[in-house]
Amino acid sequence: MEILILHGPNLNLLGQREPEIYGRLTLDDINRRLEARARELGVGVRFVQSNHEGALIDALHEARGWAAGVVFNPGAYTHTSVALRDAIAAIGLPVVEVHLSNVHAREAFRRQSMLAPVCLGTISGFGWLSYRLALEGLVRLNSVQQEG
Ligand code: CA2
Repeated sequence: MEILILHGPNLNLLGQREPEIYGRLTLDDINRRLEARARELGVGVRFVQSNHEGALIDALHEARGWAAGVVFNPGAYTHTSVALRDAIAAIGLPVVEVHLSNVHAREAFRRQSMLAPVCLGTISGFGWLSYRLALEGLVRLNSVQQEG
């Protein structure tokens, strides 16, 4: 089983600014922790980060060929992107929308997600653990489905 961990715009800046909102870990720190957790769970993970909507759409399309699911932090595209919503709906893979911050405790525009209705679920507000919880959820769901 392999999972795509997909990071959207500006997340390459993690650890450098706004640590009070997004924490002190860099994107590499988060990826290393997820890699370690994935090894414990016996699954593979691949990482993609892009600041470009089209590249994120391409990564979702390509995941159809190899991934069992996607952990996706779409960044600010969460609140705006019909194109990403259509891509998630089109690929037919379970996608978990994740956010480091609690988007419901911030500006009003962050409370609306264009993507949540086509995702399996959403995890928001647990810092880097949002990603880990999503990974664990996808793995657990997969093993429950295999048990029947
Ligand atoms: O809380 C999250 O994970 C967000 O997806 C982060 C997005 C924001 O637009 C969403 O509403 C919630 C922003 C990512 C920006 O990342 C930065 C990292 C370091 C410094 C500045 C921005």
